[in-house]
Amino acid sequence: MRTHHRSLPRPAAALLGSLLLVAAGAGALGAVPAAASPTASAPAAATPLGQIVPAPAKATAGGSAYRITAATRIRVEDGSREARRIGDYLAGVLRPSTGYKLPVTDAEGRDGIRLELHRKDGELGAEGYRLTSDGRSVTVVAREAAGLFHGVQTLRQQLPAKVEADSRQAGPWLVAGGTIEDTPRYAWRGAHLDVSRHFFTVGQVKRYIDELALYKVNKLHLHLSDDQGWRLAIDSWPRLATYGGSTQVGGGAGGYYTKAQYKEIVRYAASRYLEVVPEIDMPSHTNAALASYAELNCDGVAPPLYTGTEVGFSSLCVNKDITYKFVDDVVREVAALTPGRYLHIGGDEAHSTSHEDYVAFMNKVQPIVAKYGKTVVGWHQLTEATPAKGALAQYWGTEGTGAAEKARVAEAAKNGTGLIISPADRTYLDMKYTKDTPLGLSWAGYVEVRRSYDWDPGTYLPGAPSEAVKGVEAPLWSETLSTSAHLDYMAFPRLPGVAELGWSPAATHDWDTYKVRLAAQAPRWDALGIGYYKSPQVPWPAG
Ligand code: TNX
Repeated sequence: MRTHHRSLPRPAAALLGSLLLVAAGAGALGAVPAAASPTASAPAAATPLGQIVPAPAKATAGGSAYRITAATRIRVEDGSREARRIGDYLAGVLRPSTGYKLPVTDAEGRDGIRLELHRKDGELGAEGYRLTSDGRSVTVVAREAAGLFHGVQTLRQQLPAKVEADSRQAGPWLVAGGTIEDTPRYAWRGAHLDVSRHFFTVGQVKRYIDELALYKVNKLHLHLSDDQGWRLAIDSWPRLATYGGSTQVGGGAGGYYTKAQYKEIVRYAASRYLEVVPEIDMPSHTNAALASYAELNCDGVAPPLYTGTEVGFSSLCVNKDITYKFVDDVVREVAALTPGRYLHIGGDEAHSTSHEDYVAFMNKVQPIVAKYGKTVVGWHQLTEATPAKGALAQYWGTEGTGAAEKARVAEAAKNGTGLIISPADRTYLDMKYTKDTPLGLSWAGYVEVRRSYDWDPGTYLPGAPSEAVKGVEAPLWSETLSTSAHLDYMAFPRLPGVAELGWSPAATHDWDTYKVRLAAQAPRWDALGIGYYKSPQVPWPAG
């Protein structure tokens, strides 16, 4: 968990300023009595219950705050391995900043931080939790481990931002009293990362995973192949990675994940309750593969590697048998490495493939995905072909997308194709915020913070039934992004807004209250070393 704290410099002075404010509200540093009654001075300092991102479904404030002290224990009474692991994770967050031992124990007790799995609590579903805080304990209950983990993220955000620091800070460590009952609006709350245009190391991907986990994102869509680089080792076609992965946009060295490294990403994501959705983009966006194997080209000639940023010029050879042998081998190996349900086959911007060829190709490839036990996800152009039963289409249009294209996707949704909503002019984290943003693209327009938050995925696509909407996703394309600082600057503060659209009930949607909750996250980003865009639309705390 703490790995990413070291990757970026920490603006300590700014952080200290905001901390002193918080501490002043609590009376004096450390002056709140350690034992029973923090009520007199404490509530002023505790983050009001539910003032977090994403907004919880329900928060009922009241009663005494809970205070973490040197005597606090983290109780995982059911003794399950998952609860214990989540307890260890929480201790890993809390120990450096509080300086407390915070032993994780399965000894029974009514006090402390209690993490409980109630397997029969149907109301909480697959990812929900209930957090109850009072003078004696803060208890998180969930039916599944994922819910317990999300509840722990809520607990983190209820504590002062300096809890994220990796060195000892002054308390008090208060959690406001009351109860939060929280379940997500959507099962698909995704973030996408393009590791092809620029390669990102395992460590950089883990850092992003940690940032996503804080906002209850549960899918990591990895864009593993494109014209500029093939990023995953495939044993049956080894040159894909060793040659096709050897460069990136701008001509740098590129890179690829060995199978062991990819598995490590999958494992790390799973430990944060994110499911990896691997994407192998086809039939276009394939120059790296075409350059690696001449026989995949219709004319049998391998093109050179590509390090520019054009799209839509490459295509697998739709009429060659070897193309489907290639797809079968790649899908088999990727599926075998991936415990998650989904495999994304891209399908976007096939500008150099004829419509007939595109349809034939997509209809031939989808059964291969099914054969290896995975569910197809494709960019929404998949609906130009015949989406397989159970397939999901990822809509990435904009306000300017033509009515016929929107209607085609809506029609597919009526016929059972699930939708992931990723409008480029709302959720694309690689779009510039304004004309002055030093990074990013602007083909879908500028996307300021309010624009990325202030819309409703449930009603976004006219004519699509709301039950077809499985959730939202925020793509982060990397033509212009090559460092973790770049990713952070484009994702923050927009990513938490898209995460909230995925998690929070539509009834909580309100820009004016959201922007205040969002602003309150900034000291946390400072403490985590996350550099963000200081949008003038958001009332950031002074200092
Ligand atoms: C469109 S979104 C693309 C990508 C680019 C992106 C840049 C999509 C399915 N295709 O190839 O990287 O725009 O914003």
